[in-house]
Amino acid sequence: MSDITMAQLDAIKHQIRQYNHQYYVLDDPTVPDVQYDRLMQQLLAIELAHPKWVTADSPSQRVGDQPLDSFQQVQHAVPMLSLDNAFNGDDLKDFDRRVRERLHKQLERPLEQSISYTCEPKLDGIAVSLTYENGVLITGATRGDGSRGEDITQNIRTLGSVPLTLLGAGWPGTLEVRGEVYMPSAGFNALNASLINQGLKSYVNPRNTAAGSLRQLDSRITAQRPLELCAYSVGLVSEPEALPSQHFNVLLQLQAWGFKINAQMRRVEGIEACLDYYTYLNQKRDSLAYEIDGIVFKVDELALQQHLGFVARAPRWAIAHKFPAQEEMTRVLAVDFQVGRTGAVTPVARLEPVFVGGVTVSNATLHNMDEIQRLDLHLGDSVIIRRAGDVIPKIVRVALQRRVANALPIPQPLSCPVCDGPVERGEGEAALRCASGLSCGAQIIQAIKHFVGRKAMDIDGLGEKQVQALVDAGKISHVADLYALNHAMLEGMERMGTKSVSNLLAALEASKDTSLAKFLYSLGIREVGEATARSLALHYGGLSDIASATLEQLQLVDDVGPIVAGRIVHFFADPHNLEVIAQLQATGVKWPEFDPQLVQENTAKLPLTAKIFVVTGTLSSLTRDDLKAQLQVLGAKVASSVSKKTDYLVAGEKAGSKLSKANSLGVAVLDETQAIAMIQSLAAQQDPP
Ligand code: 5U1
Repeated sequence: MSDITMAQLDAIKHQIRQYNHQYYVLDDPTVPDVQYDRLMQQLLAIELAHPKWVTADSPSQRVGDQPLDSFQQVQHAVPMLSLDNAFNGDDLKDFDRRVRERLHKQLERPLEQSISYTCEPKLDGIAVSLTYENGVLITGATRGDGSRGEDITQNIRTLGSVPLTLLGAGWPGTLEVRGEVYMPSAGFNALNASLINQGLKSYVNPRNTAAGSLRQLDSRITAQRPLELCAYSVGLVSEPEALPSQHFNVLLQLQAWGFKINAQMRRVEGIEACLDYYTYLNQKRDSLAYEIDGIVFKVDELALQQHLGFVARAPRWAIAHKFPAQEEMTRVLAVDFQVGRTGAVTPVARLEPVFVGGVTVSNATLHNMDEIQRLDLHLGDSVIIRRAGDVIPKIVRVALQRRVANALPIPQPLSCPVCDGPVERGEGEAALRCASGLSCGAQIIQAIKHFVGRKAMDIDGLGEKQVQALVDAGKISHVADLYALNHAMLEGMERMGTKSVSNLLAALEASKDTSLAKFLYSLGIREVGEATARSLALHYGGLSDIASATLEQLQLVDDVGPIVAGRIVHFFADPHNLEVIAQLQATGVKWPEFDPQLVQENTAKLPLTAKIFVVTGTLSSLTRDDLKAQLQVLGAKVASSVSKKTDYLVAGEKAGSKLSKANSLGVAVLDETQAIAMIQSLAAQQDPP
């Protein structure tokens, strides 16, 4: 250690800066984490031995510092402007017309000549300003009121995507870079999952979390938050001639100096192309790895920007075209309790309809009584609804200041809202459950609906209304009764003409030939979804072995943990369930039994054996289930959620959080065409002509 030279120390720092840039800015790490960690440890050891050698721009200085008492104020040398908004295409066209008219008047530029625009996603984060002197980061500040912000230098330094020293060469003596600090969705979800795990309150949305994380007086907390910076403009520049003369090229120059810029950024000609870009990105919005609330369009020529100038606090050369809001306020009109297939009694908020995240929302699940308590929800409350991506709408908080006097709390139901039977809450469970089992009407109907579903016994022609009518008329009381239905019992019922009755009876007959996996799934055992049913079938080959398996034996099956094993044992211990299964088999429901050993030997030879796939989003040439089946035929395992173990994510249109997660974990992503091409080529190798 003692014979280390400053030159060697500089070489280590330089190497770490390169690795950081590749990892945080380019999202393209070139060395394994251990190699990076080793180099960082080396740097820390040298700096420990030579405290005087520690410089502010050392990569070691990103871990945070001693907490501050308060933030200092910073005066912005050039005010940080806000943006005017366009809420529809007409607003955007008006903006373009105003730009062209003004340039026509001032410069006699032809009115009809189109404008070049830079299009950038508007990240949902917080604006910051970073000042570099001779290439070294000196100050980081929030926007504040646009003239004065807060000095958050300590915190900003902890972000891996913020260069502490600029890369390359040729930067101006003073360079102020502006951009958005945001929290990517995967980081936000992971942070919330970990808070929930620790029994702590989770955050409402990535934007507020990013803001809160950046305004921590203790920068060591900021250092632990998955924040990123994306640069989008410059402020004070001591030698403007050091920068290109178009905004788009300025951003490319910032990228060369080490900043992350948005990969979706485009330069287009004319306002129609801006509208096309808006449509393109609005469709892509849910599959991005971060939240955006619109598009910023900027006149690309800096000289034209200069001529256009500002009005009030917004530039005349830029506009934000907003997407539909993902959070809106509405009122809770009532809370109803619904009973599901497994007896779970779930509160559902009935809302004054509100347009949010691109759809009209009038209901939101409240999950359970704990959630009602957590929100402190009362009837008639004004609430903030959030619908981001393809996620189910959620009440994120109550606007307490708007609560009317004497607003009533929401009482926990004392009995089942459908059968009036007792409700109970199992140990360690959040849900209330109706204890009446299949003697509760709701549970019978849901159980039958599940049984006839496409992924279960696949019986066409029985919707919820028909099932309800058959149960109400006393013609069926459990799933096995379906196979005793005949023409006489069905004809004359509402929506049951001669043709539909014949079709239904034919569908019932056809459904009798099934597979063990489908049959198991159709029984509706709690926690046994399609994938688990398939694993059980593959492991055991026959129903009697599953029914007699012990808790310990069941846990040897893929995907089966102690909870699922407990549900299976509990299900087969109930004589009523065994009776229904016996009746089903007596009516002719059957499936081929097989030797699991043989299946395993055969699947071990398949080209996708041991590969884990997840399929998400909307596919255009086939259904997700068909694609899954084709993958499984080639030996692949199809899982329902993305994890480190996933080998491929097949992402169709509007792929949402699974795509973000796959991207953040570095899982290979295939689009529909690539997946089909892969299947076809592997299938062709399987069966040589
Ligand atoms: N992408 C982007 N976001 N954003 C926000 N560009 C951009 N420009 C802004 C703001 C407030 O202001 C300009 C006036 C530089």
